Amino acid sequence: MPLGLVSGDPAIAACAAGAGLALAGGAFAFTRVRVTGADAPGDGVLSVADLLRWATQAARDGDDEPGELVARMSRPRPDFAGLVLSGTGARPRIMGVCNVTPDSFSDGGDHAATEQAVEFAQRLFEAGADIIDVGGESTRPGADPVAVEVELERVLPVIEELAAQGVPVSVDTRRAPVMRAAIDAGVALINDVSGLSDDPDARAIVAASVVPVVLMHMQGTPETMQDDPTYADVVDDVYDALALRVAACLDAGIAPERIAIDPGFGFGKTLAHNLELLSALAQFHGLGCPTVVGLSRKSFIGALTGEEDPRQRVAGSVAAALKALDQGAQIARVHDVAETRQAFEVWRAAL
Ligand code: 9MG
Repeated sequence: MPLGLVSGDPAIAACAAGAGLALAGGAFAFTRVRVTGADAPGDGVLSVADLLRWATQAARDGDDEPGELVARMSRPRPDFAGLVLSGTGARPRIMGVCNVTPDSFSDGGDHAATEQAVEFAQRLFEAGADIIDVGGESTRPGADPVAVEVELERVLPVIEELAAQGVPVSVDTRRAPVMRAAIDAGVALINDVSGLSDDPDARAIVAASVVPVVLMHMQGTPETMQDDPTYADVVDDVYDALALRVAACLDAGIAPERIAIDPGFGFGKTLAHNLELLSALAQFHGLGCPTVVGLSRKSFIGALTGEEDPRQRVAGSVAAALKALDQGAQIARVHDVAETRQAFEVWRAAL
């Protein structure tokens, strides 16, 4: 777990003096780490110099993992879905949410709904979204699954139209046939809340394409995930589960630079779990992938603020997203694009 995060001149100075390492090749550096586990040295809190000495000694003893973990934590991230995430041109990226479901547009699937969804997505793009996440199945707690044909009818015409207009699109789906059709229609990204685990054909379909994927963590299914979610240690458990999903995707032939991870706020998590994950988010850079977060309008923001209407949770959502940026998260999935873009610009200028 990286500690002592600094940005700007202190980060540059710490790295130059060997007292800091860049976090995911971004604007932050960490000056200490907490190492956990049976082989953690001393009290587990190490300076960067001690961390590197420990990793070097482990490699001499035949264990390359500590050195590889440091490299994954620190190295710049390659461009992802056409978005520059590290170095010159990098900035926090925004994925705008476009749900083509009956509760969002007149009646998902019909012509009017398609037109409304396309216009809505265009507005999000003009407001500063870098990519539009188009979904046809609600994954809210308690939501029932929809038939794959219905999901396809809802999302495909919207994706086709946006892709034809040159708007970068991601598809939010757990289903292999929807992924395949969306890839053929020109999506730039697959966003799967099941981490390519629900549909047995999904990994092969993504592997056979050049399209990158967001692997989100979810405990259970949307129908039941909020019925008493339980972890031994939520941060370590979600981290380990995502590490397994990344390994499964690499085994299936998906190149590492095509994989991003997302801890899945609100997906099988209590309020306490969400807050623990948010404050320990920097740990997830140890997976070596870009980090995506979806905090926008989530019920834990309602629980913290007493705001029952999700549309009135904009300020809480932006505050949560800024907390994620402070730990090097690269992409935020949000509903309120203009407000989030404004906050991100100010945050970035102040770095
Ligand atoms: C589809 N969807 C809903 N919430 C999400 C979240 O938090 N992350 C990602 N990647 N997708 C989400």
